[in-house]
Amino acid sequence: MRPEDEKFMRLALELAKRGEGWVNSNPMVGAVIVKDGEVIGVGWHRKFGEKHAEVNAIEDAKAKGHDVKGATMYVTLEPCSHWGKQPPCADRIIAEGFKRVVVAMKDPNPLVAGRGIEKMREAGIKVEVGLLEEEARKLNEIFIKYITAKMPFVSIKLALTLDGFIATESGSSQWITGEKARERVQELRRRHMAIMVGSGTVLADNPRLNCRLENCPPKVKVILDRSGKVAEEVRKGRNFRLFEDGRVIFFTERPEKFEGIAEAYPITGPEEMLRKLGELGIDSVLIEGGRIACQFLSYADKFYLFYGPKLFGRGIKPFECLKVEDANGAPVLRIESVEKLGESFLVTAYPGGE
Ligand code: AOF
Ligand code: ZN
Repeated sequence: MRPEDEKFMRLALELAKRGEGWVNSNPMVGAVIVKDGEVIGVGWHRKFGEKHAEVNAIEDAKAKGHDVKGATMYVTLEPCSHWGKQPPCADRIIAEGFKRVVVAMKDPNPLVAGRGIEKMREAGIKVEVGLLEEEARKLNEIFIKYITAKMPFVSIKLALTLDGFIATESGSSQWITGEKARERVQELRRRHMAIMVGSGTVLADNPRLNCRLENCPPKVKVILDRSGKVAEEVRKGRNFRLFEDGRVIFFTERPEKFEGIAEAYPITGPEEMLRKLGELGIDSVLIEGGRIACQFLSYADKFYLFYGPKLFGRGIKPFECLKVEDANGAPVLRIESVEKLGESFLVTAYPGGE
């Protein structure tokens, strides 16, 4: 590696992020082409099914009149070696005569898994792997989970009072956190392909469950509605805002009740439902319903806990299903960051700390 390599890889990581929300269930990928110390082309994977980052960068360089022969490419993910919706990037890089390729991480997709790197090396390209790997893995934590486990990446998002309640005893929960925290939730919605809540939330708040940021695609909305109450209300003529855009999926004991209303599947255990979502092509689920969070606790890959500056004293707690007796036997989270957001703060954590 050379001293300037890191700067170009950081640029590639920044570019990759531009695909957030649009590329799922593919990875976010960025590519930078450098010749004689100068950036001559940049690209990123813009949308699922469309051109890969490397090809976009090559086309960008050519459109600006540059010759990529003999150049170096910095790419956040190993160039692919297989035919998917797009042709193999490794072959294109070889054909274009690149001299050196710097890769942040190997592609965990079993169809690639090192073959892209191998192919390029066999063709005589100098390939270096592992620069800013940690950042690259973090950027694509959703993709890594989904491509290897075929199960969606599960994030639990909660809005809590400082004393740990998600609602008062009578069920009132608007608003525990402030404006800045709610904006941050919109960013979380952009990252995840699906948003999941229980029917209680739908009936009480009539949420849109969409992403209101500029540059945000429609979300898949997943509703757990055991007895099919939402379907009954729809038949009575009530309008729900969640039907305004995106795909809507219900899990219910009576899927037939939803005929002509939305897609519906039998409500089962959390693992089976997540597997079903995986089969439906959904790579990530943001669980926003506090009351359904506990049943997905052991499947959570990440926690986003927003704390607002309020105290309830009594009320509904999110993880009561746990029933921990011995403090030493409690699940432990690994806190990644604590951010202040106006009067609220956000704790981001992963399961399984020390
Ligand atoms: C790359 N560059 O920008 C991306 C890659 O169906 P396809 O052809 O789009 O292939 C999707 C797979 O290719 C995906 O699962 C991942 O392994 C890789 N994605 N590879 O070289 C890119 N997005
Ligand atoms: Zn590719």
